[in-house]
Amino acid sequence: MVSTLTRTSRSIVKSVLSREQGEGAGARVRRSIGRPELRNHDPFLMLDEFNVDKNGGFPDHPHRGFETVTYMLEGQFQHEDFAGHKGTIGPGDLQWMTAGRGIVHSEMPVKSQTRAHGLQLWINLPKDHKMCEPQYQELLDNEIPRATPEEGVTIKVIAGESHGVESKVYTRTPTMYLDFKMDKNKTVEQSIPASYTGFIYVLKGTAFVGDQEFEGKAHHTLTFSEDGAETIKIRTKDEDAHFVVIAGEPLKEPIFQHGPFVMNTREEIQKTILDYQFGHNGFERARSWRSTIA
Ligand code: FJE
Ligand code: FE
Repeated sequence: MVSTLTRTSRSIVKSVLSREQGEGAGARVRRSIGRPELRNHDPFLMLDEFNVDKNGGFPDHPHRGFETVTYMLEGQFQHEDFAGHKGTIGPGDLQWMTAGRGIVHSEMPVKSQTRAHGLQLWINLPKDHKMCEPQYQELLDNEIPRATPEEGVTIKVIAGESHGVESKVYTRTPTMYLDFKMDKNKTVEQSIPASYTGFIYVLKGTAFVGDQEFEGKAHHTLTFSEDGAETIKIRTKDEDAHFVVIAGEPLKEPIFQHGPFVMNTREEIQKTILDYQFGHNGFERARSWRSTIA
């Protein structure tokens, strides 16, 4: 027996287009979360769709108090930090970096490549984790599990769970991060915990979201209602679509941000600026280090 269970989907409360802007050193980004219309989407601080050619990048810079999640779509990106951690990520690969008490690093495209294209998400850390030891979780494309609820619908489970498939990424802030590729004329229902905030960012094609089938075209962010509904319904019509669905448990803690430092109070930010300047409390190697790739 097939039971037909109809659930009410989250609906869409806001749709915002991200145009390209300059960022870093000669890099171009489409900023989703973090732009004026999409500030403080607790627990998310920023989402950038970056496009970097061989002359651009994000040279030596610090982070404290949150996580950066870099997901490559095309091309290759190199990374090097002040503790000697290095690596290259290519199409479909993931770097989940917990900056915690402090990281200084450089993020640059591999010079022989023409273009590096991907997504970088900044996830805030709960107060008790902001000063944790830095950690990297690196997964190659083939180590990220897929759910295929039906033919023509592939969901890469970067974090959280989808259709019985679970990611092994450890999240200090409960987060769901799913990459959907859908053929035309498909429908998918994705469970989302009732307490999570969330959004969809469209990379290619058009997705129709919620019972009202709100139209989401490429480079648009559609934010979900916070009404406790435990599912989001997404369908395609006459074209294929590629999009990510990102959702998480809001921290509901005060946010003080100074560029790449995100803490809970003004005093903690002042202390962080001094720690970085003088090389204290996790920034010991910051003063003398220069990357070799920038
Ligand atoms: C940063 C300016 C920046 N988006 N997307 C100021 F550009 C950055 C920064 C990034 C970044 C890095 C990658 Cl790999 C991809 C990005 C902004 O590094 F951290 C500050 N503070
Ligand atoms: Fe960075």
